[in-house]
Amino acid sequence: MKGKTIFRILVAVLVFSMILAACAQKPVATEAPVVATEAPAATEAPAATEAPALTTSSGYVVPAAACAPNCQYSDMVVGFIQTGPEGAWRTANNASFDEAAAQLGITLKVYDSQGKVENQISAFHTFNQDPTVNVIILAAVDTKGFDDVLKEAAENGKIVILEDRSLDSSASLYYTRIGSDFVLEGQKGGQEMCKLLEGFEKKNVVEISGAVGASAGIDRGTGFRQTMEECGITITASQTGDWKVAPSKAVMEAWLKDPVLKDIQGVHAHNIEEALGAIQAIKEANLVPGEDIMVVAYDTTKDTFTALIAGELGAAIECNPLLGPQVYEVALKGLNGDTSIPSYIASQEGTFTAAQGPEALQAILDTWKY
Ligand code: GYE
Repeated sequence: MKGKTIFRILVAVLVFSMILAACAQKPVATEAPVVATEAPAATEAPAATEAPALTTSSGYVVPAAACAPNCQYSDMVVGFIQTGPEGAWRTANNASFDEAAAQLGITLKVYDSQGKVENQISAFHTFNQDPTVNVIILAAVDTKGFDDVLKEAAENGKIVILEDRSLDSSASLYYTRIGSDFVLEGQKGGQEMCKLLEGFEKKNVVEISGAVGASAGIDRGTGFRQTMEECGITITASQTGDWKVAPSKAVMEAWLKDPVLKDIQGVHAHNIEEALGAIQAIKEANLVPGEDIMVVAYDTTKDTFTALIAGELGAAIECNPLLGPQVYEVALKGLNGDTSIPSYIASQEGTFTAAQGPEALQAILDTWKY
């Protein structure tokens, strides 16, 4: 028995050793070794991507108003840079903006430039620095000189709208322009002068132009020259009447006394006040306006209809001054980031003539707003 016991112990030891040897060779499925690698660099959290700039079709970047996209008229604070007193059209234009601002609850700060472009540029700079102003409206006395203040307005988050007058500046520097197509107005004026001079042997026309530098006068003169040639009109003289009655009367008086220039069949006046000045001079020279000399003008104020009814004015091309509501409506769209607004929105306008007759013209005058 003893021998058998010893054998069994030896076998057990042998088997155990064999097991130990086997275990020492077989890799143990351990977790993959964690290789101490550097923690990935903490990449910066992606910056909150800034909203893409809102840009109109003309390349104008619409400023992000604090109240957008739910701005109301009550959020609007307008810096309005006006030309200064010029006549009935400008008075009606001012009233339109004043009345609409009051009705809509808009805060309106009006600056009267007294007809000086340097005053307008200074006022523009002041409004650019005014933290309360979010909309700037400009009726420019000149087409040039505004690029720097337009760029400054963009830097200061002000929306800029041109009302009435245009600028030579790039359309990428302002939200839009709302006003008359003055070239088209001039083309209509030339066509009406052709009708009035039909049958006249000679067609010498003198031109009393608007204030120097103003887009309204520059473009009306361009348009008139484009259509006057259809009927053989010749412009024999041109001089500014500064939009006003007295200087225009003086200009016409001088022409009527000139031995050569006094051979006049037509007057092309760039606004109604200039036409009224010319009509006064014609009458004081014992000539008959509407018979000896035909007069064409722009602006359809109450004085215009009075002159048409009297037959002293032959034709008046409408130029709408009542732009306040439309400008404010577009400005609110701009505050709310609307990029669909075109760079120019033309006023819709007609033509009135003495040929319509006193009764028809009086009926229009009876309900005319300005
Ligand atoms: O014809 C004239 C005013 O810009 C359209 O300016 C306006 C012109 C208008 O002084 O009467």
